[in-house]
Amino acid sequence: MKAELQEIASQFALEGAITAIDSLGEGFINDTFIVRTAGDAPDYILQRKNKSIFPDVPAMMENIRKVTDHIRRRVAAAGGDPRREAMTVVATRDGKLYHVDAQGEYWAVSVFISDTIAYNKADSPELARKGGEGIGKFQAQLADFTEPLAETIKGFHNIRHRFVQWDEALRRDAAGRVKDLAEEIGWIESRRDEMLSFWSKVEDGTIPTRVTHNDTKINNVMLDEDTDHAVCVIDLDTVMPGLVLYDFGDMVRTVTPPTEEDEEDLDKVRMRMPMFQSIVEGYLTAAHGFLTQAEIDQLAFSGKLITLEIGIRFLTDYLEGDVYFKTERERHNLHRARTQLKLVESMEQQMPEMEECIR
Ligand code: GN1
Ligand code: MG
Repeated sequence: MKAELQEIASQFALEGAITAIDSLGEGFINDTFIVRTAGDAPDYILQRKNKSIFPDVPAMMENIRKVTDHIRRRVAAAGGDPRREAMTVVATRDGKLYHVDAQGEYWAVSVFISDTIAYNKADSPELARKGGEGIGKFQAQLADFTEPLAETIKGFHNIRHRFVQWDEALRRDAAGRVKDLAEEIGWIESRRDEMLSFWSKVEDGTIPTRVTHNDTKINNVMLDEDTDHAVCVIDLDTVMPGLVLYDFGDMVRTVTPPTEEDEEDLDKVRMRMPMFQSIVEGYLTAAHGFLTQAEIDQLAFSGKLITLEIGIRFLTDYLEGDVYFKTERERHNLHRARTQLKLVESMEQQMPEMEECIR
């Protein structure tokens, strides 16, 4: 494997000699490695893109190129350092954004931004504020982006579509697990109408579609190692047309609980109001300039929307026999789903305070 990875990495226009390639990261979808190089040259992130999940990797890489070029221009115009504050895609030696290996697997490389750190959960309101700010800044940088982007995963955060997939998974019962899930199924069904009624506001254009990241787990925001300032948002695989609510909501999902997203002790899972407040402050500081009132009105709800959606996705995958998300243990997707549902309940209990905080 090591030699193969070396061979793959050497297809890309890297500076400096490769000294090591190590496995990295927590992703549920791609395989990620860090390529270390000698001397002053940067280190790099090498990823095998999961082509069963991203059916058109070239279109995905083209989206990433357009968006990072735009951000780079915005950072430069604002007097920042584009090498730190924008993700940099590294092309192959023959100028392509990806390399296809002998097995037909797709690989891509980006520059690893030095002296930055990413967390799987936030332990202080200060960190929550930085996370919110990072997402707000990212969206603000893209608020004037006008180029067309491919929809690389169809209906990614379309909750109507997620319910269709859920219904199909229930009907198929591919892994014979429906019988054990009466409680979870009832729980999800009791929220279907509310979710679909929200979706009608997207369909009728009340809530504008913009360019969003769509996977803003806190571990996708790189923070400065010394100051904890949000430097750059990474993992742009899912950048495409979307709602700001998806990015804000995923930040709320991953930052407000004291637990990771597969916590099995559900008593520990809850939405912490001070963390929510800090995300809101950080986010609105960066994003208030372009948001519409219709968007602001849905910010509190968006935490619930995205948490519920991902809960449905984890449970759908559990019903299908764990074919989408990487799992590390028995019933991992079930545990992940239960954590999301518990977190939704906690948000529901505090929704008046969350709404008040936004106001
Ligand atoms: C996946 O692989 P990762 O962690 O970046 C998923 C997200 C989920 C997330 C849940 C393309 O992202 O939508 O929110 O897992 N990405 C895709 O942890 O499905
Ligand atoms: Mg990620």
